[in-house]
Amino acid sequence: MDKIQIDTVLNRIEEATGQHANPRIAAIVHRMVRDLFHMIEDLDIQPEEFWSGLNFLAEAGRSGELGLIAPGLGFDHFLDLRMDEAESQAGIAGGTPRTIEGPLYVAGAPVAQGEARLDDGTGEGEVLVMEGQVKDGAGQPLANAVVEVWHANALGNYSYFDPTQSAFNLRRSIVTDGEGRYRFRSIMPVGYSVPPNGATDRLLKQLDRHGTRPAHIHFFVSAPGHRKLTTQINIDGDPYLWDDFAFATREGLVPPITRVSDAAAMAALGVDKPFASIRFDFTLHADQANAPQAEVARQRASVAA
Ligand code: MBD
Ligand code: FE
Repeated sequence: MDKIQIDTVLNRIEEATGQHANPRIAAIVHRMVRDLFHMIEDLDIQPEEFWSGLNFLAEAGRSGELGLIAPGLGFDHFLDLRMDEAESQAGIAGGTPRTIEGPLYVAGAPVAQGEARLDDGTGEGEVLVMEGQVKDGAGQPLANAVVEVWHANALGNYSYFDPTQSAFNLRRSIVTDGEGRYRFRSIMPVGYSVPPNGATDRLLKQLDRHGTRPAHIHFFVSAPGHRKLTTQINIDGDPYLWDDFAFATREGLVPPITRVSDAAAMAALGVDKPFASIRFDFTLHADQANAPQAEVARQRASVAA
């Protein structure tokens, strides 16, 4: 089509906007429609392709998979890179790297002081002990910081979304002690894969891609007067470590794993096999007025603990 003809119809559609329109929403919708019209023209998208795309998105919405398609297409990671840049512009540097929240957090997990056992004892998996400190930018420990932790089981599944697991299995909020320390015992997670034959899986297959994440553990770390950190650590050695379908692995978030086979240490945990041990400290940035909010409002699952 003639570009002038496309502009004419786009202008007519934008002019239908009323004077009480929400200006931000109007700007976004106009830009999106404009870009999509041009995409349809440039790629010569056929009517059947358009309707099949629309129905695909509708199905992804009905099955709750839009929160998987977004990270799979790199949107969540891109938003992280934009937040990194905004912080850098505001003079914020260093600290523990952020990485994506993902769609599987559930608010309301049980709160523990200092340490917790995350697994309910029924699942398979190597015992994992992870511990460290929450610190400020000057390296000082932050007492009473909150470490919210959640991860998948040895089948790559998350409690709540996997109804076979007990409530809040592998999910806790741990309050740091007077020296900023947190510690938990759990079981080694396995990487999550998108539901077989779901909308995300079918889309990724069309792109000759897989829908698997490397094994990881999610965290929200918060302390009064500090910017909330959303991050993950990855389990070193996972074959998907640098081949994450959600593009979320980052340098600085792959701590070394130590295997502990000391008899006294095993007895203290009541385990009869060597266990995995990870030490990882979190460094938070102080609140800063000229930086965008670190805490992102978003619809999340929530259950009373
Ligand atoms: C996950 O466990 C996850 O962390 C992300 C980002 C997407 C899907 C599943
Ligand atoms: Fe995850």
